[in-house]
Amino acid sequence: MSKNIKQQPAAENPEELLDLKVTKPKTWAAGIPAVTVAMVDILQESGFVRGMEGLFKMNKKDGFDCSGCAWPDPDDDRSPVAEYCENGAKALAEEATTKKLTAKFFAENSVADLAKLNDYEIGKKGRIAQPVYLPKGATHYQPISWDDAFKKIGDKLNSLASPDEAAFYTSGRTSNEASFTYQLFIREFGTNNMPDCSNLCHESTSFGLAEAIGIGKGTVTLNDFYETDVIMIIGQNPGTNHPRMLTALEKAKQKGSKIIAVNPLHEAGLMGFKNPQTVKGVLGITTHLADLYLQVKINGDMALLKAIEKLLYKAEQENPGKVFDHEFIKNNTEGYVAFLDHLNQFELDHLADECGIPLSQIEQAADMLKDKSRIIICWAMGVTQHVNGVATVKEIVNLALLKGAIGKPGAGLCPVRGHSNVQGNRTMMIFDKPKPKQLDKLKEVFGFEPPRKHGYDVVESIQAMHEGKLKVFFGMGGNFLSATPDTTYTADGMRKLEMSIHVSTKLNRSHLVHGDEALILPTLSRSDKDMVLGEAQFVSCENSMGVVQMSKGMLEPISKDLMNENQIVCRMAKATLGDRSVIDWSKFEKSYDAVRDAIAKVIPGFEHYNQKVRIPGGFYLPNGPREGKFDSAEFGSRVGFNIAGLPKHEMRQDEYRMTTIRSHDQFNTTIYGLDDRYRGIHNERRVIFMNPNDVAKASFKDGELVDLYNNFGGRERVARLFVVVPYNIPQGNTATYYPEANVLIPIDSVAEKSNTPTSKLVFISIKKHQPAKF
Ligand SMILES: Nc1nc2c(c(=O)[nH]1)N[C@H]1C(S)=C(S)[C@@H](COP(=O)(O)OP(=O)(O)OC[C@H]3O[C@@H](n4cnc5c(=O)[nH]c(N)nc54)[C@H](O)[C@@H]3O)O[C@H]1N2
Ligand SMILES: Nc1nc2c(c(=O)[nH]1)N[C@H]1C(S)=C(S)[C@@H](COP(=O)(O)OP(=O)(O)OC[C@H]3O[C@@H](n4cnc5c(=O)[nH]c(N)nc54)[C@H](O)[C@@H]3O)O[C@H]1N2
Ligand code: SF4
Ligand SMILES: [Mo]
Repeated sequence: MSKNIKQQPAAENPEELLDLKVTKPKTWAAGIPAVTVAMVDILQESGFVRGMEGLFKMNKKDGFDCSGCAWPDPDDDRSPVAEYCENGAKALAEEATTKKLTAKFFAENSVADLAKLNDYEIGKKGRIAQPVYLPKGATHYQPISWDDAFKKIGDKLNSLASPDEAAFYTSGRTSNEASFTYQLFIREFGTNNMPDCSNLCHESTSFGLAEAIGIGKGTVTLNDFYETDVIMIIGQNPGTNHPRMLTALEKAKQKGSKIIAVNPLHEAGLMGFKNPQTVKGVLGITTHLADLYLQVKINGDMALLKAIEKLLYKAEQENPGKVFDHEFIKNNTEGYVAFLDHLNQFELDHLADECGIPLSQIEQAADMLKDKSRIIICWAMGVTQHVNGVATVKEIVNLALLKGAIGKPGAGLCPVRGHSNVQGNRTMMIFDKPKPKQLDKLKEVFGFEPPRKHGYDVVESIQAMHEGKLKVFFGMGGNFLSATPDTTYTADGMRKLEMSIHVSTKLNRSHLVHGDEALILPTLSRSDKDMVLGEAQFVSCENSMGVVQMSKGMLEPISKDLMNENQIVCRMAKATLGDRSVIDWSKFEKSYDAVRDAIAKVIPGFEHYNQKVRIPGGFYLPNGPREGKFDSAEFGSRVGFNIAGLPKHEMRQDEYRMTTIRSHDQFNTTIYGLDDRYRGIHNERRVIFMNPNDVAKASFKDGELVDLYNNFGGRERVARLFVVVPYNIPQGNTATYYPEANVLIPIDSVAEKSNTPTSKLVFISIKKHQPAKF
């Protein structure tokens, strides 16, 4: 395989190849290799004592919440040894690293030189150890004091013609406490420009569920997994992205549940599991997971769901009253008859064709569901990041309604969230479209008039940067440039800013493609000890199932010059608003308890927050639909069946569908390593998975170097230097890794209503690689 081929290193998108090795994809996940990989990572980054100290406290009820993902901890008694997974350990290794970036590092490395590194190399440099500033026209970041940094931010924000010229991004690791003060500051400053990573992630879920059932969250708890008959997992790869979900799936299987997986790829973690925390797993005995694997075409899910519903309807007609839950439908829903009429319009053969699954397999799925009502449907990005993401979420609700599979034990909707506190951010009102009721409450409690006009979401922020409407970008965590679509376009937008500011733990590409001036403010991570007024403090987070829990970091921070996110917000508020503010920022700066008392007054479900959060294991937030109480936009306490057609895929003859996925060795834009062990990919990320017949038809070879093109909206986007890997994926479908392929995702290809970029479906053409003409 070609070694180290370099194209042109553009700051936002370096194109270089490493040295790919391909092995056979795995049919099971976790097991001993997972444990060894986790240990190696921890030891390399943080050393034995620090690493073990961290692992011992992670996910324990008195420890810190794993920053890896939003999968919940078990409610029951925890083993005295902390529970974590390989990727949780990698997340910890990333934070606990002893390597640090000080003034010397920034003096020795120019921004342009750093941008030539790949994302893996950039991330491995270490934790940012002090605030740094890039003056206009400068080539290197230089040290700056916290006071001066806040003064620069305050002066800049106050110089704007309108508060709407600034946008404040949030990535999903920020605690409830810091999220609350952050949105409070932003709204007192005067804008709702609060793009967040949810906009790129589960927005279609939040939007679809809020409209349908009255709450933009899932309805199940972990215990439901142990009382269910069938679990459907659609467009989610838990073996990599929510590894401890496999423990829940294993337990569900032991209790007799069946699993149906819906995915264009045969993901190891959906097929089998060797639990490294059991004797069986250590001995290498695999628990088989999916009983039925439906290899759907990319975005064929809507057609599949309709086909299943149609088959269930047929079964219901043959056996009236035995398949659908008429009692539930009568008491809780609207539009049942119209929905059946709608289903009648579709031919089964056509639906099977559209989803690319043989009818016999869809019949098997319907058979598995037909006599059951304790059904859980899980989904993630394979569903949400499509033009019709909201409609597919609502189709999932339709299926649950027909079966009465919602609001009772062992049944319900389970969108599996990404970032460890992304759900909590939203609960804390990080939202560009706040509800008037929420704003009224802010006004009542704090006495200022919050802005009412909706703000920019992520895609709108990028467009506003281009149009010169945004002058300041503030990122609370995250890596906006690499996480967003249309990388070149977004980079151009970010370069038009007057000031870009990032609160970060690690260096990333968004620090290297910047506005006229730029600041990096280093902050504590989840595992760091958070000392305020001489005492170690805790924060709190909400997991995917609506449990709010405390998280207390315990590792010694790598530098004395880090500030927690809440303090950064309060100091920025004081520097910007000064005497204009009606809020006692100094009080919030010094005390999370004071912040929690304020949250208790504003956000429903947080009454007595300070007491409840101190209960080991935390507390559940109220969730009406979980108890069978709905509050839909259109029908009040009833849920409407949603009627939506099939997505249309208009593509040229030479085009393929392309989805973008995460490898096993990354957390979003943080690249832990260069392997994707379960899929058999080693030491390379610029690969394109193609069906072997497509490879032959295009006269490519295994390992061919190709360039990928997208022409949406008449603008050509190119991602050069990808290696063809023949793979088990439906014909006409391809997959690449995010963020390398984000250059190809058109900024204006977004999901209806949720405005989420369609990262799971882009039409591309593939040509043999040509060196670029620069
Ligand atoms: N280790 C690790 N953990 C993570 C993350 C990480 O990067 N690394 N990221 C976190 C975040 S923010 C999130 S949102 C979650 C993401 O978790 P996931 O949603 O599991 O992540 P993805 O890799 O984006 O893709 C999910 C799956 O969708 C499939 N898929 C692609 N297109 C389609 C389609 O059209 N239909 C169907 N049915 N399936 C499709 C892919 O093959 C893949 O298996 O994970 C969180 N946890
Ligand atoms: N093509 C494509 N694009 C996608 C996706 C996809 O599936 N395909 N998925 C989308 C999804 S689901 C998401 S959620 C977004 C993710 O988008 P983001 O949330 O913007 O990206 P991350 O890579 O999670 O952010 C990593 C950075 O966060 C900082 N960081 C880490 N921990 C902390 C902390 O505790 N505090 C602070 N202040 N900073 C911290 C570090 O500096 C690190 O470099 O990407 C989206 N983009
Ligand atoms: S499943 Fe997610 S939250 Fe749990 S240990 Fe693994 S990465 Fe951390
Ligand atoms: Mo996400």
